[in-house]
Amino acid sequence: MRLLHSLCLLPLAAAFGLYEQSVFSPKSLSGSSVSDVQFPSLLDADLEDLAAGLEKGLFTSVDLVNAYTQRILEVNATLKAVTQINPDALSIASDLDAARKNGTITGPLHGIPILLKDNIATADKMDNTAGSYALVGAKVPEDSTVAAKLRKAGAIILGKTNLSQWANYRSMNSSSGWSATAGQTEGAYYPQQDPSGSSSGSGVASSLGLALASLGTETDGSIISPSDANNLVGIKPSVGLTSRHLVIPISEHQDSVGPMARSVKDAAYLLSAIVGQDPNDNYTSAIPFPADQTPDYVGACNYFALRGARIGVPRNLIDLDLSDDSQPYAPLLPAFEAALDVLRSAGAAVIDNITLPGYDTISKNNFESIVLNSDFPQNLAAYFSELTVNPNNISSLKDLDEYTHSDPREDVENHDTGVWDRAFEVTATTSPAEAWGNYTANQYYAGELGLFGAIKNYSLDAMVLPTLFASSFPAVLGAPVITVPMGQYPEDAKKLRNRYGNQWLVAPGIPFGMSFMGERFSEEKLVGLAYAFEQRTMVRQKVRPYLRPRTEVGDVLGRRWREEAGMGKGGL
Ligand SMILES: *[C@@H]1O[C@H](CO)[C@@H](O)[C@H](O)[C@H]1NC(C)=O
Ligand SMILES: *[C@@H]1O[C@H](CO)[C@@H](O)[C@H](O)[C@H]1NC(C)=O
Ligand SMILES: *[C@@H]1O[C@H](CO)[C@@H](O)[C@H](O)[C@H]1NC(C)=O
Ligand SMILES: *[C@@H]1O[C@H](CO)[C@@H](O)[C@H](O)[C@H]1NC(C)=O
Ligand SMILES: *[C@@H]1O[C@H](CO)[C@@H](O)[C@H](O)[C@H]1NC(C)=O
Ligand SMILES: *[C@@H]1O[C@H](CO)[C@@H](O)[C@H](O)[C@H]1NC(C)=O
Ligand SMILES: *[C@@H]1O[C@H](CO)[C@@H](O)[C@H](O)[C@H]1NC(C)=O
Ligand SMILES: *[C@@H]1O[C@H](CO)[C@@H](O)[C@H](O)[C@H]1NC(C)=O
Ligand SMILES: CC(=O)N[C@H]1CO[C@H](CO)[C@@H](O)[C@@H]1O
Repeated sequence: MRLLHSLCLLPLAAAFGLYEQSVFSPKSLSGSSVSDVQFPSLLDADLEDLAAGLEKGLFTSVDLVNAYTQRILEVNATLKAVTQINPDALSIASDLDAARKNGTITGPLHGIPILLKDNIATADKMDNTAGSYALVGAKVPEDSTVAAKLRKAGAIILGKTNLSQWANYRSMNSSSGWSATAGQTEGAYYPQQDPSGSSSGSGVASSLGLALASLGTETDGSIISPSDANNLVGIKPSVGLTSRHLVIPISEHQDSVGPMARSVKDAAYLLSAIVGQDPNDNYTSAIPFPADQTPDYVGACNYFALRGARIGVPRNLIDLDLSDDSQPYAPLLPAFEAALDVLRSAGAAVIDNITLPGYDTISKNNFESIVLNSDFPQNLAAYFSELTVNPNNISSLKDLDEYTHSDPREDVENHDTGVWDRAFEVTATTSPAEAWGNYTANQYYAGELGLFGAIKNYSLDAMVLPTLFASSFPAVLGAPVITVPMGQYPEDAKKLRNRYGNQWLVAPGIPFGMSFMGERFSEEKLVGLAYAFEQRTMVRQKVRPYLRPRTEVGDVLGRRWREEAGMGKGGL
C-alpha cells in the first residue's frame, strides 16, 4: 500500500542534456601500467557495462562489492536506505570471481550485487524484519524463492533495504520509508524528499547506484511509487508471475515481487531471473506459459516496439484537477502530454480520453480495503508459522499488536497501529463469502468495466497514465504495471509536504514517471513499449540527485593495486 506520495515533472524538451559520466582511468591511479579504460559512474553503469568490465578483467566482483559498500556507507547517515550489508557478500563475490576465472558463468547476473527489500527473506546471516523489532533475530528455513532464483542467476545479495514498516501496513499516522529498526529513509533529489513507499530504500538505493538494482514488493503502488519518486524503472509483475514464498505478506490476492532498476533492460534482466512456477506459492500455477517457454523479457527490449501499438489513456482515473496551476501536481500534465506525443511520434496510435465506467463505483466503495484486511491477518500468520526461529513467539496479528505496543522502540505514540485496528474490525465483521464478494466486485468494476474491458473494446496493447494515478486498478486485478521516468518538478514547483508533515512530496527536482498497464501476464509486451519510450526520452540522465556517493570502482581498484603491490592501505 502507499500513502499519497510525490510526483514531479520537467518538460521533456528540457530533458536532453549532457550525459554526466564520472570516468576513471586506471593509468592515472598510482601510475599502474594498465591500459586506459573509461568506465561510467556507478550512478549510471548498467548490467551490460558491469558484465563487460568483469569479463574483460577491468575489475572483479569483490571490487564491486567493496565499491557499493562504500557508497552505501557514504550516504546512509542521511538517507537510511540500506539497513544491513550481507556479511558474506565478499566471500560470495570471491567465489564467483574464481568461477569466472575458470570459465564458469552461472547466469546473466553472475557476480552482480543486488539489494532486497527487508521483507524478502534470505536464509543467511541477515534478518528479515519488515522494519520491526518483533522479527529481529527471526530465521527462515530457506531462502525466499525470489532470493534463491537471484542466487541461481549468479547475483550477489548485497544487503537489505529499508521500507515503510510492514510494507506500510501498520499505521494511519506515519511517513513513507519509516521503520522502527532503521528510521526514516529519504529521497536523494531534494533535502528531506519523501522517498515514497513502501519499497523506499530499494528506490533510493537503486537510484543512487548503491547496487546494480534491487527488488521491491507491491500490494498497491509500493514498487511503482518509489520508482516514480526516485527516477527509476519499476516493474510490478502480474500477481503469480513471481513467487511470494517467504516474503512477508499483506495480501495473497495483490502482493507481487518485482525489480526496481535504472533502465528498462536491467529491470527485464532481473525479472527474467525471478519469474516462474513455485509449488510453495500456488498463485504461480496461473502462469500461462510452460516453464521452458518463459518470455524473453530482455529480448523484448525493442526500439521499434511502439510502431503500430494501440495505447489508451483513461483520463477519468486522473482524480486531481491538474489543469489548475495552484495544484502542486499540475506539472504532471504538460509532461504527460509531451510523453503522449513521444508515443505518437514513435508510431503508436494514442486512443485518448477513454472513460473507465467502473471508476465511480470503485472510488465510492472500499472493496480493496476489505480484501486486504481479510487477507492480512491470515497471510501474516502463515508467514510467522514458517519461521524456524521466532524470538518473540509471535504467531498472529494479535501477538504482533501486543508486542508492538509493549516495545517502546516501536514508538506507537508517533506511529499508531490504526491499520491493524481496522483489520481486526473488518475480520470480525466480514465473512469469507463477503470478502469474496468484495474481491469479485473489484474484478468487475476495475476489470470488465475498467482496464480489461477497455483493452478489449478498443483493441489496446496497453494503457498509460502518470504513475501517481496508475497503481490501483492493476493492484486489485493482479495486473502488471511498468513505470519509466518521465520528468521532474520544475524550479518554481509549489512545494507539498506529506500528510505526516516531515518530508516533501513535491519540490523542485523531484522526479516522476509514466506507467504502462496491461492484461495479466502481458509483461513481455509492456517491457517493449516501456523500452521504446525510455530510449526516445532518456529522462533519467537529465534528472540528477542533489546527493550522490563519490566512490567509484576505480577508487577501490587503486586501493587494491597498492595493497597488492605491498604499498599498504590509504586512499588517493
Ligand atoms: C570452476 O569453478 C567452479 C565454481 O567455483 C567449480 O565448481 C569448478 O570445479 C571449477 N572448475 C575448475 C576446472 O576449476
Ligand atoms: C543505516 O542507518 C540506519 C539508521 O541509523 C541503520 O539502522 C542501518 O543499520 C544503517 N545501515 C548500514 C548499512 O549501516
Ligand atoms: C492454494 O493453496 C492453499 C493452501 O495452501 C489453498 O487453500 C488454496 O485453495 C490454493 N489455491 C489454489 C488457487 O490452488
Ligand atoms: C474527456 O472526456 C470527458 C467526458 O466525455 C470530458 O468531460 C473531458 O473534457 C474530456 N477531456 C479531455 C482532456 O479530452
Ligand atoms: C518463547 O517461548 C519459549 C518456549 O515456550 C520460551 O522459552 C521463551 O521464553 C518465549 N520467549 C518470549 C520472548 O516470550
Ligand atoms: C501522529 O504523530 C505525531 C508525531 O509526528 C504525534 O504528535 C501525534 O500525536 C500522532 N497522532 C496520532 C493520532 O497518533
Ligand atoms: C463487502 O464486505 C462487506 C462486509 O465487510 C459486506 O457487507 C458487503 O456486502 C461486501 N460487498 C460485496 C460487494 O460483496
Ligand atoms: C466495453 O463495451 C461494452 C459494450 O459496449 C460496454 O458495456 C462497456 O462499458 C465497455 N467497457 C469499457 C471499459 O469501456
Ligand atoms: C543501527 C541499527 O539500528 N541497525 C538495525 C537496522 O535494521 C536491522 C534490521 O533490518 C537491524 O538488525 C539493525 O540492528
